[in-house]
Amino acid sequence: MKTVFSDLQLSHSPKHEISDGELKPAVEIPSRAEIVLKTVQERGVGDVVSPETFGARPVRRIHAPDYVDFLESFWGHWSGAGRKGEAFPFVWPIRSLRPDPAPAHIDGLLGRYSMDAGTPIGEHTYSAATASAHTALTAAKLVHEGERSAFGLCRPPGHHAGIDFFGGYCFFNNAAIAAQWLRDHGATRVAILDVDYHHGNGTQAIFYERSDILFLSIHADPTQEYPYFLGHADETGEHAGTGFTRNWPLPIGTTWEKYSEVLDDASRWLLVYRPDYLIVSLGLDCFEHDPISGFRFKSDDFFWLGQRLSYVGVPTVFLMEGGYAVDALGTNCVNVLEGFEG
Ligand code: SP5
Ligand code: ZN
Repeated sequence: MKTVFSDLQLSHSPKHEISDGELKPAVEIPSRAEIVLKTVQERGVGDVVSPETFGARPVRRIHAPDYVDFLESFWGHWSGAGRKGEAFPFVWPIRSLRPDPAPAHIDGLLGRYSMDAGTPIGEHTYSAATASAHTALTAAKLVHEGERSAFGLCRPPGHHAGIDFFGGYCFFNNAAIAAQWLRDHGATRVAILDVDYHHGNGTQAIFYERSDILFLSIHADPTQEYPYFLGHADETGEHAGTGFTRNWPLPIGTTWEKYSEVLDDASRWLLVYRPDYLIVSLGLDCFEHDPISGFRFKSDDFFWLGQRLSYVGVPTVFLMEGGYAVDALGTNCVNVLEGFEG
């Protein structure tokens, strides 16, 4: 299986995040990608290739023009305002407040286009997020050209990012961008299976009213875990998309034994849907030692996860999402890829 990766993705290097009432060291850091890349090479998964250029179009097929413009121009405004460190939002247009007209002030804009205070923007965030999206697109293109599978070593991740907001360490929704590109290049149906520990709220919202992209997510129950405000079992799609979103929220402490029963259920939905392509939003944060997560996968369980995904029998694009136990991240990720390849 080929891996797609660009060094540009390392340039986004957040220092802190706001959580637990503290300014804590960031967990979504460049070494995550470096250790996965190293393990891919050491274990001989396959060639590592650079992303192709796709221009600005595919990102803008998913994200709102004003949001992309905001991210692209943000650092100029921020540093022009004399701000030195990375940028955190601190006010949001919830409920009775108006997102539009968008504010002119940089602090207002930060809140207008974000969902949390855990996702700082730095000088190179836009170029890293763009490179990450192009990594996803290249992996999709490889599978479109006939490969059985490909691995987009995406970083920053994507599944929390919505049409016009960043959050959850995500800026551009790599899986959504890849799915739309496949639809625009001949696919009739694309399925996204999100196995990150956290619910993929951005991906779900983007495709919630569409039947041509099936969204399935297995994740920690949002009553107990981030992102808290989406991912319940009663969210199944709306309008034309009714029945084309499925969520399996699971309790904190879930082991592979329980999870795999639910995965079999999700797999049956995939078999019924018969997608042309499967995109796996591959979070590795179900790992028992993940520093911010509460499931109990052991490293070997990721191999069984990959094996079960191969049984679906559909050309598959793996796109990395979360996973923060850096020392084990390469092992856990490559276990999925090797489990898939058999
Ligand atoms: C892509 C992805 O996995 N994003 C996850 C974003 C989660 N951000 C919220 C982190 C809150 C951390 N609280 C940890 C408490 C552990 N003691
Ligand atoms: Zn996650």
